[in-house]
Amino acid sequence: MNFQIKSIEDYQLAYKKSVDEPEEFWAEIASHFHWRKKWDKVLEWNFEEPKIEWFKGAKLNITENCLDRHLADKADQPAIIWESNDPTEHHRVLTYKQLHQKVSLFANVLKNNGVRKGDRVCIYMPMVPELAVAVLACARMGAIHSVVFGGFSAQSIADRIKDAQCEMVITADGGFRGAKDIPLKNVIDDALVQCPSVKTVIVLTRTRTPISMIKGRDVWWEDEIRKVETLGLLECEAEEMDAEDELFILYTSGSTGKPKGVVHTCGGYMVYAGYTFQNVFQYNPGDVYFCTADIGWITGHSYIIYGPLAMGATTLMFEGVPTYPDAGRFWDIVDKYKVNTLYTAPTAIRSLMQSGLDFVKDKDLSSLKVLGSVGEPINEEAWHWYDENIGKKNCPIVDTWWQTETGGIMITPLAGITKTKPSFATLPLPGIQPVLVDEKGEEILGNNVSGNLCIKFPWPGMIRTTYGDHERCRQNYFATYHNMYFTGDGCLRDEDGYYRITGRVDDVINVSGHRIGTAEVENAINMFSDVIESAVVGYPHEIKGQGIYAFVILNHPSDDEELARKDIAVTVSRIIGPIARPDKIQFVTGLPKTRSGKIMRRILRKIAEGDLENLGDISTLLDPSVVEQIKNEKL
Ligand code: 6R9
Repeated sequence: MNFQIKSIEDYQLAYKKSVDEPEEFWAEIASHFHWRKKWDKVLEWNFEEPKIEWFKGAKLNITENCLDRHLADKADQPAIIWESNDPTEHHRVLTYKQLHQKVSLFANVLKNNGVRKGDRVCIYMPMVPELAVAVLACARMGAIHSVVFGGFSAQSIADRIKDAQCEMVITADGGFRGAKDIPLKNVIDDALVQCPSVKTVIVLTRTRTPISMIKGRDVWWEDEIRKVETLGLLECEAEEMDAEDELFILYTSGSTGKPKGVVHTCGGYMVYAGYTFQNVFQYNPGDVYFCTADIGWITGHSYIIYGPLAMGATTLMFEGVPTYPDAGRFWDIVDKYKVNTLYTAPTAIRSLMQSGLDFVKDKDLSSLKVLGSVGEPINEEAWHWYDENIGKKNCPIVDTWWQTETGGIMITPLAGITKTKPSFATLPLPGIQPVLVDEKGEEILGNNVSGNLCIKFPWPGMIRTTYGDHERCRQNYFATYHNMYFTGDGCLRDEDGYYRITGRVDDVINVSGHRIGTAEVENAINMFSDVIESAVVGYPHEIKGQGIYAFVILNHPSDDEELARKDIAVTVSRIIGPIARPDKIQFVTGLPKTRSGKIMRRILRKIAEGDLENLGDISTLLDPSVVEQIKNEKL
């Protein structure tokens, strides 16, 4: 690829060009992709509405870029290598040719089941190659996919299906994750009680656990494939999409109650995912690239599927978890497939670090060239452990900062090019103009400063809207600071101009790299019959990065507090999913509130962090005495 940055000088030149002449800069990069018709205008934007349009008037299909265009020279190269949860189950390889065939067939299955361009399809599947096939098949025939992570509850899925008015669900009978079988179809059945918009459910066979199959609604993946094969529908011409047609919706948590459907569109997202993948990881043809994320999150969308495939890479997909059957599983996989790039999350690194070096010592990790980190701030200890024991001090670590809303990586070192510094995401990619702002919204200039992180110019991968509610998108991201996209993160810029992300400044907790809104957890806790009120904050957690700490007022304080805690945890699991279960629940008789009735989370956060001496001014509280009680009974 000739947009590959090869040196720090290249980077500086590209960066300068991207700021001075952004349209020319991105047009050049976009010209390396396949378009049915080129754009009339590279960029049209204002952050007021917001309106963001990239490559306006262009026509394309992202799957022609991810599949068809590689058939000439990479037909027999592995596109996806799949490793099962069970180390004794045979792995699978799909070459570009095979993946192209499978995606075409399944796109025909979708059409045969009444899905049309623009329809929304919910995907709730285990990490098997068919998940990637389902995603790409939607993109090929113009349906908008909404992938929901397997750890969400029936209620969460129902909320997402209703919000997007999905017509179809693609799922599996079940999924394997570590020692557990996840009853995916059962969860879907529970969700669909509330979702009249869903006409069809396609069910893949994976665990073959007994499930219900409802006549007229549920069909088996395998039967549907046979049907289109019998009809001879093997090829599927890719649908011609406008650059700004919606490609997918992905729900994520913010500071307000319910999750938002972040919308990405075809053209800009493709260019950004491909460009960033190639440059950040410095991918070389033939390399084996392993991203350990789940496709249910943005990292899986951009850096397991779209980015790597757009660049003709070999992407390794793993069904299981890092600790099954033991804490050496990642290293076994690196050894087995001679992985060159490993992209994982700090929470996984910390958990494997705790398991000790016995699980690393006999593994051949010499194939590794580049290591990546994503999802949350990486602490120095984890960074050094990763560097020394996995990279053997020979692999650059790219600490990549970005978000669901940004579509792709934003601030990061370029592997082997940018000098790294533990716990710093270092420098913005070309095209990205970060600014730090103070409370008043004034830009903070110079180095050795910190503030709230905003971006002041559009980039092709950025969020276009929140599904069905554009005003919400404006409110959330473009209203806090004038003419800027607000990330919700705090950040410092050091003396070298390097950026270090310090964590969320809004009411979002980052638990094991998963974004969870405190308001969402509070709503779920408040649904428990005996709860009067609750307040949820994050606190530092050794493995998860942040844990969930809930302060709860019960109507009838229970004799058996342990049981009450478990009941509340089960309630939260039911309402949101196991990923949102509070780590600590403290029963209190009152919450610190201002005279206007606002909960003072700042105080609760300090208490949860164990910083009892620095609670600040509590004299403005309605009843300062509650603070004493909460402090004394802290867990
Ligand atoms: C890609 C992804 C986004 C939030 C983001 C920030 C945190 C992600 C980070 C990081 C420090 C990094 N975050 N990467 N913090 N250093 N390298 O994770 O998207 O799930 O939307 O989360 O994660 O707080 O705002 P998403």
